[in-house]
Amino acid sequence: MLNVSKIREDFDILSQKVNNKPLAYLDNAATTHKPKIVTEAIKSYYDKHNANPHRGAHYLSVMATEAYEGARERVKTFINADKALEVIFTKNATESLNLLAYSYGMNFINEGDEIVISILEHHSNIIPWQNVARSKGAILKFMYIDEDGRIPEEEIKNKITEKTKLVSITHVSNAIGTVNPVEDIVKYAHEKGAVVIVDASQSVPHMKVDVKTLDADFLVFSGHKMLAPMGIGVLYGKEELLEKMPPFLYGGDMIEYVWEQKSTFAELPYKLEAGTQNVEGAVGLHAAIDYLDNLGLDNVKEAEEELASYALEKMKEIPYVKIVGPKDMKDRGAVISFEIEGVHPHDVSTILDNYGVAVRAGHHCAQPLMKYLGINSTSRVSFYFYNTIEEVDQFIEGLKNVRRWLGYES
Ligand code: 7TS
Repeated sequence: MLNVSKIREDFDILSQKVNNKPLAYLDNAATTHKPKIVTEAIKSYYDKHNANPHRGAHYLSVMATEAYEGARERVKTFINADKALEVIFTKNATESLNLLAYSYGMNFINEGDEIVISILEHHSNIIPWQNVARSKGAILKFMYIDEDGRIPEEEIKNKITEKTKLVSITHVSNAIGTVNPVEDIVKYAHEKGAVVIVDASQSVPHMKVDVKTLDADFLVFSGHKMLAPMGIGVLYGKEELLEKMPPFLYGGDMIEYVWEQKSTFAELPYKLEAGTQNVEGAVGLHAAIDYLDNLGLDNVKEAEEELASYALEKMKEIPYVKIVGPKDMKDRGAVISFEIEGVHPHDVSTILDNYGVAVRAGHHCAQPLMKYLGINSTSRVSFYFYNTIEEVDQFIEGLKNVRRWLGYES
């Protein structure tokens, strides 16, 4: 059991008031807050060790290199990768997916090949593949969901075939909370000879993710959704695949030797990290992982499940609230999308803001999913371990008043 009131002392931002009400920050799928250990690690890095890593033999440059490479080692153990060189630092999950599309997709997907994704994907796991499919004459196929927001097994088997060269699938949907059976999908896709990318943006922050258990070929996530600063992300890849991928960006730090007309490139991971890197972000991510590991990812998951199931139960009691996505907690993460009959989601979030409650409204960067569901947008609450049952009550209280604000009797 986590001691949430103690934990909240690590997050100054959570104790403020918004519109004269205690802030209930329930937009954690968008980004999370940063504990003091993270901001202090970044300050300490700048106060003591800032320099351009990998470039000089002087003391500070060596310290900056150690900080950066130490973070890579930390990510490696966190996700249980074989080697630190399988961890590539990027700006965010979006950049990791674009790197894969440009470097892997553009070089190893050919005319007539099939790329399979799901209708649950975030735009950053759709558009790069549209681009690859268009450029290479490949076919982009979608796995669709059932009424309960889950991808049925037969859909997986129908869409992933011998023609499939690449599957890119989200672990947990940021839009409706579905947890996909990624282990089964990876296994099935491998049987058909396809390479699999897992978008773990909404899973790595919330549950133990082990790349060996998953057996994913690539896995991507963003630091800012797991207590770290914005501007640092991860691309994990199996060494043999990263090895054969050409650089995505060219410039400093990623070369072995440069002649006037040609160049050779550095070894992994540097080949895929051109230019001066985000050391402060890596340092922050290192501290964030320490913090999460110290709490225990199983405890984090348990705390969030408790919040989400309590919220789901309370929401189901309100007649004009419609839950979008899996009804059962066992199929969902700590993200709940919903509609309020007769009220636009943007009004829902503006009204809830008056109650100090921060929720997201919109298409959640999943427009094809919204279209498939026959809606334009939803409201969404998303929890993290630092949220409390009282905050859920505050949200439910606000929810019960939303329609009154717009003149409904209840
Ligand atoms: N994949 C998933 C599943 C996501 O939820 C997001 C961001 C991304 C990729 C892209 O992450 P980025 O850090 O590169 O932007 N999702 C959200 C969200 O749900 N609300 O704001 C950002």
